[in-house]
This record gives sequence, structure tokens and C-alpha cells, in this order.
Amino acid sequence: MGTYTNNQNQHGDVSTETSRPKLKRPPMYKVIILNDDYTPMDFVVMILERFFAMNREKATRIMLQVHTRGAGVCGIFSRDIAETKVAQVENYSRQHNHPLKCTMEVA
Ligand code: TYC
Repeated sequence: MGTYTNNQNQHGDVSTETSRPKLKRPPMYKVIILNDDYTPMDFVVMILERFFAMNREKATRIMLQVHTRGAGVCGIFSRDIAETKVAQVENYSRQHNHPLKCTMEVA
């Protein structure tokens, strides 16, 4: 690792030394659904199947985990994809008059 940089002093001498690369991988984000008292369990399962490509078994397991523990991770995505998932879940839920909330945090 390291890239070479040429540094010149006041005498015109040139030295070559390594500098630390400053590029970091962009962070990934967990998309998290939150429990509430009103959204039907079937609707949450359908959301997980539709927007997170889960099968019925996995969607049911995650839904029940959210129901009992309060929150659960639906998946881990780049920032753009995570933002889109959150918006899709919340828009779709609003359209069906359910208060389901969804959020994201750095993984
Ligand atoms: N607690 C809801 C109920 O009893 C079910 C539910 C599960 C709601 C998961 C939201 O993210 C959720 N109908």
C-alpha cells in the first residue's frame, strides 16, 4: 500500500517518499423495520417479501423478531439502495394506511 509522491526542498533536491492512501470504502447501511401496534403481521411479511426478496419463512421469522424485540434488520445495502428501500417501505405502507416505520443506520 502507499503511493509515491515527489517532494522538493528549497535547494531543489527531490526526494520520493510514500504517502498513506486516504481512500476509504463507503459505509454500508442496515435497513431496520420498527414495530408498531397497528400494522398487520401479514402486511409486514408481504413487505419483506416484496422489497427485500425474502421467502415466506424468512419474512415471517424477521417479522416476529420485530414484533417481539421492537426492531429488526431487513438487509445491508449501499447508502443509495438503503435510502430507496426505506422510501419504498414507507410510501407503500402510507398508501395502505399503515404506520409501519423503517430506518437506516451505518452497519
Ligand atoms: N406488532 C404488530 C401487530 O401486532 C405486527 C408488526 C410486526 C408491526 C412488525 C410492525 O415492523 C412490524 N399487528
